[in-house]
Amino acid sequence: MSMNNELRTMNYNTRVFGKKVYSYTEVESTNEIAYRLAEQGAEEGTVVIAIEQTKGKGRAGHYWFSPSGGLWLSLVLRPLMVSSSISQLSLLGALGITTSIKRTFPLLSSGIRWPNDAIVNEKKVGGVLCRAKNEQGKVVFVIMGIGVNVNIEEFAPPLRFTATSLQRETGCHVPGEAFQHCLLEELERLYSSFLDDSSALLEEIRIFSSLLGKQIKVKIGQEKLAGLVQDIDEKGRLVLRLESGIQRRIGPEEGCISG
Ligand code: BT5
Repeated sequence: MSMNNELRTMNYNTRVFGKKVYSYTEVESTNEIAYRLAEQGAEEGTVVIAIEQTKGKGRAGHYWFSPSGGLWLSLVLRPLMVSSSISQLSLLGALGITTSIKRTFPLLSSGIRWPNDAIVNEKKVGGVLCRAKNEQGKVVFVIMGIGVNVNIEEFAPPLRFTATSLQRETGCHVPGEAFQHCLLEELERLYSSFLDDSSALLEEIRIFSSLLGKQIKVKIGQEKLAGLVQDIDEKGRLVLRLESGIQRRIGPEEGCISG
């Protein structure tokens, strides 16, 4: 169910991102609405935003807690590229959240946790869910769903131990609309840089990546691996040196960090 759909044209300091914004009070998931709009021809940069989501989605069927106070939006992208090149987009989204936090709160310790998390002080403050429609190996469109815990005061267990919000970390109410503007500007900047030369984007991802040089555990389906993170490669894969000395490259859609 979606309520109070309002189409607005906005004056962001961006070229195309957020020029058209579909704004809702309550929806199941902004990603679903953006997907339908993209199928009907919505142009690149169209944004769907909601105050609250009743069925917010994470990757692989995970839930996404989306009460009012957070920033829940989906962006329609139409990159001219082959399907195999889009794996970096989740990292790009996580980087956009992180650089927006840095711009707004330079003293907060924020970073990216591969493959799609933005973190502050080791806790998850935002996440990204990308869904692409492909035809004959080419991308028709990508929906980039972004969730940021802006003004959320409390998380019930188990999220209490793993999640945080900007309000909790700064101790004050964060102006949501200003943060949203900043996020769209950052996402557009990073997306243009990605389309021009993806190696420049990769450098920025490396700078903010909280996992480089750390010992981690990764779950890939039933398989569990442990090793040292050596790099994030040009396809957005985590380069892990296993305890056996063998190197493994893990794609963003393949694995998740388990400890
Ligand atoms: C994500 O999945 O991190 C993707 C989140 C994308 C949310 C946006 S909101 C706008 C758009 N519309 C949608 O329906 N989705 C997108 P994943 O990496 O699978 O992480 C999900 C896991 O994070 C859950 O299993 C919980 O453990 C945890 N989690 C759920 N809600 C959270 C929250 N608000 N903050 C921090 N962690 C959360």
